Amino acid sequence: MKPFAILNSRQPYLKYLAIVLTLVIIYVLTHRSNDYVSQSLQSNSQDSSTKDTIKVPEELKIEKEENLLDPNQEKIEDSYKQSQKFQIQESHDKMQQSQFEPENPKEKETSKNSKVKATFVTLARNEELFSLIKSIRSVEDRFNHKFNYDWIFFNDKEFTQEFKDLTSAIVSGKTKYGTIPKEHWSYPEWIDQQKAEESRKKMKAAGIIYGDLESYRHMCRFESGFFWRNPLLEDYDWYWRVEPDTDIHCDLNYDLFKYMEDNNKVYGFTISIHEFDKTIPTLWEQTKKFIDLHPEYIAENNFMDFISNDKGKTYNLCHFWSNFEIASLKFWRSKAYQDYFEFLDKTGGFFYERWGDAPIHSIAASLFLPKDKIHYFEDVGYRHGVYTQCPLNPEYRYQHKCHCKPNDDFTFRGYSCGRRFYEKMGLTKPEEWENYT
Ligand SMILES: Nc1nc2c(ncn2[C@@H]2O[C@H](COP(=O)(O)OP(=O)(O)OP(=O)(O)O)[C@@H](O)[C@H]2O)c(=O)[nH]1
Ligand SMILES: [Mg+2]
Repeated sequence: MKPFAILNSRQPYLKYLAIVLTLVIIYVLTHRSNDYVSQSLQSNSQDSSTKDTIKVPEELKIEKEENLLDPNQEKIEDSYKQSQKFQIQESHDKMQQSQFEPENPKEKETSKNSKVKATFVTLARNEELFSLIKSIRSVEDRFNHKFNYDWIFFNDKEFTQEFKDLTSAIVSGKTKYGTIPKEHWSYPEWIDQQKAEESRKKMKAAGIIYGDLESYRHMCRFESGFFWRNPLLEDYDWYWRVEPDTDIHCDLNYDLFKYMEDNNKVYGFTISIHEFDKTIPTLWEQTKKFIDLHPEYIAENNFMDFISNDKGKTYNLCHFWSNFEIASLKFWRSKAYQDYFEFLDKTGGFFYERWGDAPIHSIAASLFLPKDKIHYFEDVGYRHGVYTQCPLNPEYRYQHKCHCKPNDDFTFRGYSCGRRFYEKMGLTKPEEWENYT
């Protein structure tokens, strides 16, 4: 039979029957599919009300409601699957969080308490603005937007308006800008500048990093002996030093300043490393002379073991990398440290050699403080230049949204002093450390 032959039939009632049947089939089909859509809408809205008790973030709720209005069934099903995924992820996060909480008492201890008298401190040049604001952004995003501590900027020249505007726009606390007074950034009268110049030439010829730079020497002397005397810092007890070209890798959910204060710590760091010996040929000899003059400044239970392998005969070059420091200003203002700085400064070593503030701060902290006042912030996740600290515990990194690669962690690598620090401080190394040496 040819297709549609029935419509050409000579019996007209068959024609009417076919039309009626077609209409009935169309009606049944369209009503069944509507029922299906409305059923799935219903089941979806029921799910959304049960999920509400599990606290779905507002933005997901909106997305879900929009999807409910979408007549496209496939999209509705997709969004439903998606929201289930979020639900599972959320409860998984909560489970992880509760597993983790007891192991991170710092976050509990400090979160509810008030702020301390603390500020960030940055020494920088106008030309470093764009590298610096990345560092500031990182500190703000990971920490300071929750605490709003102030930020003090120092420069040996006037800061530009652009520098002030951009940094102030990013810092969540107050910002203050200081031009370093000349007496904190120039040659003291006892320095033979001719001799200093010759020494720079020799260091340049020997390929010593920054060996030829006059400004670098003023910078190291300023960081050793003057920043903490600046009137802008008078109102503060604590500082956190931040430099251009640095990153904070992990969320910091507690007040690190408050942690230092509440736990009677004085000096905190993230990376320790060996110094280039050619930059400090006589620093240890001079330090030993100072110790002989002032044995009263040497703390009981000090940390000499960290900086010397032979009970003080020689310096092993280990130091805390001072581009990250959270420390007490009272320590630098103490008589012991001030006398140590004056003594070193008189020898001219900042200019005739190329003494860094890092070994000077570290030697002072290791000798004048009981070792339990030195704190290693193993949980920050920090990078400056090519060196990185990355917490090795995967669960910690996950919980604190760290963006570092554990393989980049420097703590237990050859040139670091991390292993020595753990051993001499009597700390247990992280479980994973041997995979990252
Ligand atoms: N205003 C000013 N700041 C300087 C000058 N030289 C260095 N700085 C700052 O002092 C800090 C240390 O200087 P860097 O050039 O980073 O020295 P570095 O060798 O990288 O030191 P590390 O951090 O140990 O690697 C940085 O915050 C610089 O911005 C200078 O001549 N003027
Ligand atoms: Mg630097």
